[in-house]
Amino acid sequence: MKLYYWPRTRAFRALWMLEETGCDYELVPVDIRNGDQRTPAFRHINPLMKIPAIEDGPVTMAESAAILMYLADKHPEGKLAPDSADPKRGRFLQWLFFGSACLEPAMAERFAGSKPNTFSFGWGDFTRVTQALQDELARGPWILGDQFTAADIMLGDGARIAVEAGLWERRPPISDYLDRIAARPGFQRALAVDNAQAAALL
Ligand SMILES: N[C@@H](CCC(=O)N[C@@H](CS)C(=O)NCC(=O)O)C(=O)O
Repeated sequence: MKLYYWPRTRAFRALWMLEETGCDYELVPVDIRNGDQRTPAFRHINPLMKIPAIEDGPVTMAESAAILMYLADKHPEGKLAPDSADPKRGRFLQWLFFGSACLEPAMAERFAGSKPNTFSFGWGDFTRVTQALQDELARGPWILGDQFTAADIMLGDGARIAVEAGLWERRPPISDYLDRIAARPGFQRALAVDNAQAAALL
């Protein structure tokens, strides 16, 4: 399993997921500052020219939420996604997709300072996304309740960025969620790898 990666980026989600599954992987640095993502070889892997991407035998794919779902399904022993017969599967998919389809655009809306059209924008607006996620997380401990899943990797990484960027204050339920995440060995291992890569490459 190869992870096309650069430190301090959204590739962290895939790295964290790989550490949660415990599977073997190799990091392939793609220096996005120097345009490595625009080489013909990498464009073949991801035409959007963005990381993360993975290569797993004949499979090449990108998009962090899709990578998380691929890895969760490939490693069912990790219990990082309810299986298709589990009634929780629907809610799992909802929140996994919410990460890329709602939380990310809402954050981009705030970063850009743009005025949302709450009726036609698929995520409504930043305020609505924040409320929806925080209401659900208040029930905790994870987005599906007792089971930590790949959706928490997607949302937890988004929450981490939103707090670090000052978009959200570090207070409950987000602060409790981030504390629970920080206590996970898989997250700690991924952070150690990301920190070591940042020290070596940045
Ligand atoms: N929707 C993508 C977004 C990935 C993304 O934006 N990656 C950034 C790094 S955080 C990137 O590769 N930027 C380089 C570029 O656009 O040239 C995902 O979730 O995987």
